[in-house]
Amino acid sequence: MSVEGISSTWIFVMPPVLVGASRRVCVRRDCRQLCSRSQIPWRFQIYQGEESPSQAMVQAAAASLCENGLVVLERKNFGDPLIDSSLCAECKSDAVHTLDARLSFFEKTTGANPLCVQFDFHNLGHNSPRRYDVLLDGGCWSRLAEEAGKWTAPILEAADLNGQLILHGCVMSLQGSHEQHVHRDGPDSGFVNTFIPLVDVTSQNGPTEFWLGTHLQGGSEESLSDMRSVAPELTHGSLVLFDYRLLHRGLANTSTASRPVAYFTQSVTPPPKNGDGQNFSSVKLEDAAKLQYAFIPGTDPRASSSQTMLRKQLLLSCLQNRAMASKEGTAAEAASELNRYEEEDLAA
Ligand SMILES: O=C(O)CCC(=O)C(=O)O
Repeated sequence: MSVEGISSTWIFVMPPVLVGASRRVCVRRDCRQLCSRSQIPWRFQIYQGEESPSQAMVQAAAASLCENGLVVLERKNFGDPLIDSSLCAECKSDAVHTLDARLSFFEKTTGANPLCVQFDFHNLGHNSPRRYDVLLDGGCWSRLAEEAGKWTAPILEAADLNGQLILHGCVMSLQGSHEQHVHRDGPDSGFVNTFIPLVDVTSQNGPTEFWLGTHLQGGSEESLSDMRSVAPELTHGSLVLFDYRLLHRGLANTSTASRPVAYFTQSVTPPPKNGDGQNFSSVKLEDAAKLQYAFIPGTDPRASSSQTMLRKQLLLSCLQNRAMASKEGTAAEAASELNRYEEEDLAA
């Protein structure tokens, strides 16, 4: 497996004079015929002052979305955001406060420490350790989607993928979060995610790693050893578009701060219910009256077996603490409670 950051071979910088040079190169239906180059740029740098993508960049980025399954749009100077810093900061603050409120609600309602248990509610998911998926809406999220759309809509249009916006939210990777298991967000074509980091993404706080071209292949992470992966460090406010089928994972956050990444999901044929129809449960957080919706990982493709072990240890220590705090319980009772969760998990 190779992980590459910025490599000049893969960066496409469009000089302002080369606008409108190329023909439409890639549409979803006949992607294989039109995108014949084996290695095409996926990273696009935009000069300061340019406020919309050039025609040539749109075509090249659409080709990359089709062939690589990935497009990164960023300003040429590292540190300059493509989307305004103050809008990123407003969304970050909303995500932090909303997550805080939902986790407190979860803890109060279930008595379980939300760091210790995995759960999956309609608007809040905890599928891999210390990484939370929060669905969000309201003023700043609509404005963020609108700003991002100025750059992404022409590219999605050219790739025949400009679907309806079906989800907006934020993945909050807390300090100490582990790397995720390699996964696809779904099996079907026609879905595209746009990620917008709300803070700078570095090798410390955990970029997302992508395996180029894997959206066009079946198979799983076992077959990845010879495949090229990229894990770009990014300035906040940059844009990352990727095909839902592309294999990827969030890397560990070893920094001392959380790493929020906003996301928007678009679908050419929106599913009838539950967001994207696959990643979000219909159970509302308000209904989390008991621990019945909190369970130990093991079935989720985002959690590896070592993460499952870790989560069991964390859950056990939470249960022991709770047993000790109540002064009635014992470590043995905590262990038997853990066994019960495991049995329920296996039975599910
Ligand atoms: O945190 C990341 O970088 C990726 C998150 C992700 O892929 C997921 O939760 O499905």
